[in-house]
Amino acid sequence: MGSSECHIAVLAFPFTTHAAPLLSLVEQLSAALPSARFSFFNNHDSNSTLFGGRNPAAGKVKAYDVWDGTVAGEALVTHEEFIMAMPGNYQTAIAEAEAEMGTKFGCFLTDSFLWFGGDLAAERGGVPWISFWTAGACSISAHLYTDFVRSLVAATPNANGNGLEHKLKVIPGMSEVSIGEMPGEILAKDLQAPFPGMIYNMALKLPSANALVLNSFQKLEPTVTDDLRSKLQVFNIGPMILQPATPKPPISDDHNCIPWLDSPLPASAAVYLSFGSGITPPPAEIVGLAEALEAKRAPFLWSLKPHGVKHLPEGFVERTKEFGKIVSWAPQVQVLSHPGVGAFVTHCGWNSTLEAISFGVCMICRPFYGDQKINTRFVESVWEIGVKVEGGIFTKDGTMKALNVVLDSDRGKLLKQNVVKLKGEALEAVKPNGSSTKDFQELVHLLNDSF
Ligand code: U2F
Repeated sequence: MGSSECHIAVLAFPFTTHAAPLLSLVEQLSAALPSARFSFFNNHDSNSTLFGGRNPAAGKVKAYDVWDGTVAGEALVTHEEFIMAMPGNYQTAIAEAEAEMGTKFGCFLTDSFLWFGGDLAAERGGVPWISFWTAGACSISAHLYTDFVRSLVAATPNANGNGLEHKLKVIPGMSEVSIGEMPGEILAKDLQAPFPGMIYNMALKLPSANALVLNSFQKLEPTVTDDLRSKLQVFNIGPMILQPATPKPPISDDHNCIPWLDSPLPASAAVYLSFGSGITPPPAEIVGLAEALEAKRAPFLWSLKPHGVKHLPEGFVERTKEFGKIVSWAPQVQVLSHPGVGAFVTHCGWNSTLEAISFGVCMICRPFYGDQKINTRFVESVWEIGVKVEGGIFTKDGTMKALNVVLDSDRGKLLKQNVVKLKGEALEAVKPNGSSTKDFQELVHLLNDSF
């Protein structure tokens, strides 16, 4: 290492499950790089959630709030407001931190959404820029093909005026994926709008990063990852949830989900339902789901926010109380690792997908936005560890069919075998000689050499 101490600026994206895995990565790096100091730039709300009452990495990570784009007194911050305040809000906070430290940052570690990390690194004499993608190799690879996919859409009109059903056979690893399953921003009408604009800038700038860090593992997405590796240096270090070195936040089970799963339940496996940090299915789909659960009479644990609970059919909670439990938040990692859970009804956010794989639970997928459709396609057709709900939305019949396939069919047994095999591969990847452990060590070397 060149200097005695290196200051790393970490730039988080404050919404959904983006900042938490980045902070986990920082904590893991901090343990491996004793002389590194980290400054964590994020908005106030997200910093309060992540750092409240905690002192990550024994004080070697300092949180800085960036302006979140709202005018004083406004409560709600939208993604758009925040994105429109970028990159100036980060630049201001970084300049203040550098003035306070009396030195410039020697490295930038950013959420991949924050496409301007390379510019900040270049302004400081070309220090390293490491980009962290919080989802899978398949979705980031898709983004790097944005211009190509858009040109295909323009060139392949069908009866509907688009070619959304065409499979992307020419993109390595994507032969099962149709154009319509690409992350929505790729197909956005207006690439200048705040969110698609940010994502498009990411696709343009990412290849100039010194490295891309992924929370996945080589054997999960080998072809896609090899293709990515032909474009930039990739460190595939996941599943971080299984990495022994990743600090685990304290478990909070305010609603006694684990004791409920431990208690004697009706014979069949339990169904766990959750749609991540931000999604509540539309009212009609909540009704369809509830009717299917009631008809199936499988034990169920449903993480559903109060504004979703109010759309449940009248009397549903009372009629299902012997075998169902509804909570506003569940300790998902512990729930999925519980042997009583046999199916996971999910939006297919990447963290949920990887957690299901890590604990060998089959999925029933209802994707909403972003990477969720491509993740679903991989779940159903590439890994064959789950099914997409019929028609892509929850109805009573479609949900019943999916539950029957996963819980009570020969196909379900095959899906289970496949997910257990992937779980084994995930566990191999994080062993001392595993691919993810080696990639993490190489990331540490890269950082060490550049200090
Ligand atoms: C966005 O992800 P989300 O936050 O919507 O969903 P996930 O990536 O699946 O992450 C949800 C996390 O919240 C946890 C769960 C996951 O770690 O264990 N959780 C919980 O502990 N208890 C609950 O009751 C409910 C959830 C985006 F929407 C996705 O498309 C992206 O893939 C993702 C990563 O970029 O960010």
